[in-house]
Parts: sequence; structure tokens; C-alpha cells
Amino acid sequence: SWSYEAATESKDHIQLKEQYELFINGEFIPPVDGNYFETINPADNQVISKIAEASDEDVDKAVVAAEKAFKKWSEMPGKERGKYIFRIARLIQERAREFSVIESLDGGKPIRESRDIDIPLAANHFFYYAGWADKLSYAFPNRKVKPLGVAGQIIPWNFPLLMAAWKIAPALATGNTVVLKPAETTPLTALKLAEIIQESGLPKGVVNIVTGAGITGAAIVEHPRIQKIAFTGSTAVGKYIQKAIAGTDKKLTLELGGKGANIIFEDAAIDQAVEGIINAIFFNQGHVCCAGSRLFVQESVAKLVIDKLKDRMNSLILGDPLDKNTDIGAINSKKQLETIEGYIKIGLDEGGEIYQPACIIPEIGNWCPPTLFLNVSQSHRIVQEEIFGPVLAIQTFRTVDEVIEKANNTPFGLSAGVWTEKGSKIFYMTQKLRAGVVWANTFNKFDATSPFGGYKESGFGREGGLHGLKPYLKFE
Ligand code: TXE
Repeated sequence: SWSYEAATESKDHIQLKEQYELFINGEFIPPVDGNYFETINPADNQVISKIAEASDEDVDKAVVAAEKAFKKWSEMPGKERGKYIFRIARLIQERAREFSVIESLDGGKPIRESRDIDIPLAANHFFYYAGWADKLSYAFPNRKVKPLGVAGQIIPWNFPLLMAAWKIAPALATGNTVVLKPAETTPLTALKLAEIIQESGLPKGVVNIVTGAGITGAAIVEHPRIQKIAFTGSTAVGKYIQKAIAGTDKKLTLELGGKGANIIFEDAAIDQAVEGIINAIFFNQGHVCCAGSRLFVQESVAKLVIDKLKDRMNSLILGDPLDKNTDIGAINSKKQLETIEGYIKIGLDEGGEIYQPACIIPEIGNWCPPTLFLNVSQSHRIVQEEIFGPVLAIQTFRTVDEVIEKANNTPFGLSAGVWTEKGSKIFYMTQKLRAGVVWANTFNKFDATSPFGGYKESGFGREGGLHGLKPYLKFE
């Protein structure tokens, strides 16, 4: 055992309000019904702020504002639109520290991740799409492209600011206007983004941010004058949305769950692969749709890899998300913790062999130690279903064909990882794996220039890159 010195990021100068209103038509306004809910810090279960709950009427107001703003925004030269998007990117960079601390307070993720990954990637997304705003005719030569109108965007709680950026930036670059709803457990950075948007001088009504739970989300989905829905979240809600908009001419993109296969061949650089396994499943407490939650290790190196993996798990630091040393932060909500604990119980009941390092769990807050399961097979529920927590299911394999068959044998198809020193094997695997993204000798790498999205029950449509513009355009 060893000890470390805590280095906690300061909360000084972080401005959080006791109560947040809805951001509609460029102003912060109270909800019509006067209802508010609480957003809670999952590391200590203390209330951070009260958040406005948008009713159907509030959502309608936001849609009216977005509709009104559409003509001016869509007719503005792309170069001018790009300048606004660029300004939003710059303001995120200027406030990066504040955004990082708020993201970690509201959602429980380690400050190291918010600071080095979530916030810089969010700024980059706006920078990247700012560049496309005046180049749509180059992007789609010989095609006349037009924006759709008002986009309704619903996002989850695992990457709150980053998902807002993934949704808003391409919509603005293509000349659409937006009504966005953040998740109910992590609304704060989207509301901070609303403040920045106000400061940037973006014309009123181009971006509206309405907070609330599933009912508010459903009001967006069902609003007759929204032309496009972009949703990231659970497969169950994704299916509801498909049914709810059936028969309308709304366009839809869905980014849903996953059960990523992380495949370690015997010729891989083993130490690098072990780091990759840790990153694939324990990044953001496993609250990652593309997490490598199924590990496949080639039999000849299985013992070596699993021994090294257990050792590495022993050195992971669980605790205060604001401590810069923390590897595993808080589980986002009590509900999600119950889901994860439920799956750990299922794993044990199905005969899995569990390993958890002996880490100290804080007395208050929502915590789950890094967990792995051995002795599992394809039919086990913890191998088939998305857990969305720091829980890894390990299987071994002998041949390339066997692992391809096992890796593809799930209802999902979002991500996969391949670890091998052989380039030809990488190319072969990327052809055979049914996953929207296949990483080679790395995992959980994201970039604004790269399209991201799923096959099968992981959804459809792509976000990021040139592909990410298409769902917001009509082609004439
Ligand atoms: O998701 P929900 P939950 C998976 C993950 C997790 C499970 C449940 O497996 O354990 O889903 O999480 C809004 N109409 N993922 O319950 O409910 C909701 O307010 C419209 C994977 O938190 O799907 C929030 O803004 N909107 C995933 C958003 O949908 C509705 C990320 C996501 O919440 C709605 C999150 C409705 N009827 C969870 N009901 C990923 N792909 O990254 C809820 N919402």
C-alpha cells in the first residue's frame, strides 16, 4: 500500500447561483408553472442549485423563439455565422477552469478528466464547426443544401458540456436554430454555456436551453414545429422517440447504448494494452457509451494480462472528484449506482468470479470500486447488457474468427478496440467488427474531425466530422 498527497482543485471564484432559470430567446426566464428541481453533487449528496423545470408551455415558447430566429440566422452569410461559433469556442477556453470544476461538482467525474478531456474537446468542437459554416458548398459540391429549421436536442449526463457541443455546433454551422435539453442530474454546464452564448452576442433565440426531466424531453420530441430530433441516451428512450415521431416528417439521429469489445492479441504490447483496458472501462467511472466493457484476451497471455490488470487496479485512486489525483470519481446519481450494484449482484448470481481492489469508499456520496468479472460467458447478462459503470467482464479466446464472432454477438455496435503489433490484423479486424468506431492500440479517443455513431441498437446517424453536418441539412 502507498499514500499520496491530496491536491484539491479550489472552488473559489466559481460562481454558481442558488437558482437557475430557463434560457429562452436570449434571456433567463422563470418557468411558467414555477416548478424547480434540485441538482445534487453526487460526491456528497448536497444540493448545489435549484433548476427550473420546463413545462410544455415553456418548451413551446422556446420553439417559437427558435422559429423566429431561424430566418435571420439561416440567411446570414456562413462567414458571419462562423464568427459567432468561433466566439463561443474562445469563451469556453477562457472559462475552462470554471467549466471543469462545475462539471466535476455536478456530475462526479474526476477533475483531471473534465480539465484535460471534456472541456478542451467541447471548445474544439465549436472551433471545428465554426470552420465549416462558410464552406458548406465545398463540403457538398454540386448540391444545394439548406438547413432544416428548429432542431430539438436531448443529451445525457455522462459528458454534459461535450454532448451540448456535439449537438449545438453542427446545428449552428448549418444554419439551424436549437432547443436543447440537458440531463436532469447535470444541467449546470449547459446553463453556464447559455451565459456564454448570451455574452457572445449570438442573435436571440438561435440557441434556447430548457431544463427538466423526461417529460420536458418528451415535449420537445412531440412538438409539431420541430424539424429534427438529435438524441443521445438510453436505448429504451431512443425506441420511444422512434415511435413518437413515426408518421411525421421529423428527421432523427440516435446515439444510444453500447457494449464495446476490447480485444487483446498475444502479440500486443502488453503493458500498453493493460493501460488501455483501464482507460477503456474506468474512464468516467464507465459512464461511457463506447466503454470497453467486454474484454477478450487471447488465451496464451490471459494470466499475464489479468495479473497485471489486477495490480494496476490496486493503484487506482477513488474519491473526491476535485482531487487532481483521483482516477475514479463519484457515480453520477443514486439511481445509476443502484443499477450498477444490481448488475454486480446479477454477475455474482450467474456464477461470475469478482475482483475488486480494497479501496476506501467515502461514507457519503455514490461510489463504486473498479470491478472485474472472470468466469463469465456470452449468455451472461453482464456480458450482454450495458451496465454503464466501472464493471468489466473478461473472456478468453483462441482464434481470430472466434473473437470476431463473440465480439459481434451483442445487440449493440458502437465501439471496439484491437491490441496487436500486426498492422494486417488491425485492418482485418476493422473490416470484420460491426462497430461504428474501432480503435487500434488505443481506446476512448475522440476528435471533432472524426465521425462517431453506432450500428444496430446503438443507434444511427453520425456526429463529428463532415458526416456530422449531414443530419442538419436538406439536399436539393
Ligand atoms: O437515460 P435516459 P438514464 C444508458 C445507460 C444508463 C441507462 C439509463 O445504460 O444506465 O441508459 O440512464 C431524457 N423523452 N445511457 O435513465 O433516461 C433525459 O431527461 C425524451 C447511455 O439517465 O435515456 C436525459 O436528458 N427525453 C447513454 C436523456 O433523455 C427523455 C447516456 C437521457 O436519459 C425521455 C445515458 C423521454 N421520454 C444513459 N426520458 C449514452 N448513449 O451515452 C428521458 N429523457
